[in-house]
Amino acid sequence: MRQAEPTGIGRALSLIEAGGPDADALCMALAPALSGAPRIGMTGPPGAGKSTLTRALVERWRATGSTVGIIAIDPSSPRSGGALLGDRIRMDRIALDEGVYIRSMATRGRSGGIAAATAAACDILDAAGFDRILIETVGVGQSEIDVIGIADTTVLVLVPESGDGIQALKSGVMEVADILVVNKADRPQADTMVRELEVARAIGQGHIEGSARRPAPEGNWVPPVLATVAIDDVGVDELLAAIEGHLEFVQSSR
Ligand SMILES: Nc1nc2c(ncn2[C@@H]2O[C@H](COP(=O)(O)OP(=O)(O)OP(=O)(O)O)[C@@H](O)[C@H]2O)c(=O)[nH]1
Ligand SMILES: [Mg+2]
Repeated sequence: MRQAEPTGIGRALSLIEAGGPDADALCMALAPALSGAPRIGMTGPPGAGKSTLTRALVERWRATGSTVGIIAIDPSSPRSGGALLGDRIRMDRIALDEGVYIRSMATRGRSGGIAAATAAACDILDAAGFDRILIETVGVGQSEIDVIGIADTTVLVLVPESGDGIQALKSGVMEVADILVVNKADRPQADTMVRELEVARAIGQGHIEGSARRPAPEGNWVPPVLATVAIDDVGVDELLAAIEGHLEFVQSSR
């Protein structure tokens, strides 16, 4: 598996998906093979553009020679085959690249929880030698927060027209996000949403007292709010820079 042989990786991931003693044994066996490849979580409501952004990011990583392993997880609802197929089709350009591995995972019944299964799946991709590991998960609820807890860097993808910003704020997923993205910025109200998120972020971090803004305490990460148009590749360079910047921040504060 260490030579990133796709069928071997697939078998290992199926074992994790199934759970049980074999999965646990595999996890133990993997530990010495881990190199600590960065794990990036992409979460947000259905259809926000997570897969389109993922593809755009992967193309950039590949252009600089980095290999990428991707796990797509839907902890909150059973996914239709159609949705999975949609993911595959949108990712088709990168799916043919042997430096990229994509796998959708159902982790519902797995003992030890979704987060544990996701962590184990990431371990497999790490042991298989991928340079970057990306986890796509659908939703803005507690199970996303659990999944995202295993990522080094979490990107929350929202869209202007939905009320998901409010829901994200309520569920607390916004507080665990390291980078906030307003995708579909080609649509009306994107600027308003960016400003709302900036205010919500400031409130969440306790930087607003009355109307006076205080600067973030030194040494803390202030989640940037970025606008992207994933289908037109707009804002993706900035998103990549923010991700790599956060990964460096995490490394330096370890
Ligand atoms: N107008 C517009 N459409 C976009 C943009 N980004 C993605 N889309 C479209 O939005 C739809 C959903 O995109 P996906 O990338 O599949 O979204 P997702 O968040 O991965 O969706 P799920 O995995 O099903 O939750 C597709 O039809 C995309 O072409 C954008 O920036 N602007
Ligand atoms: Mg998707």
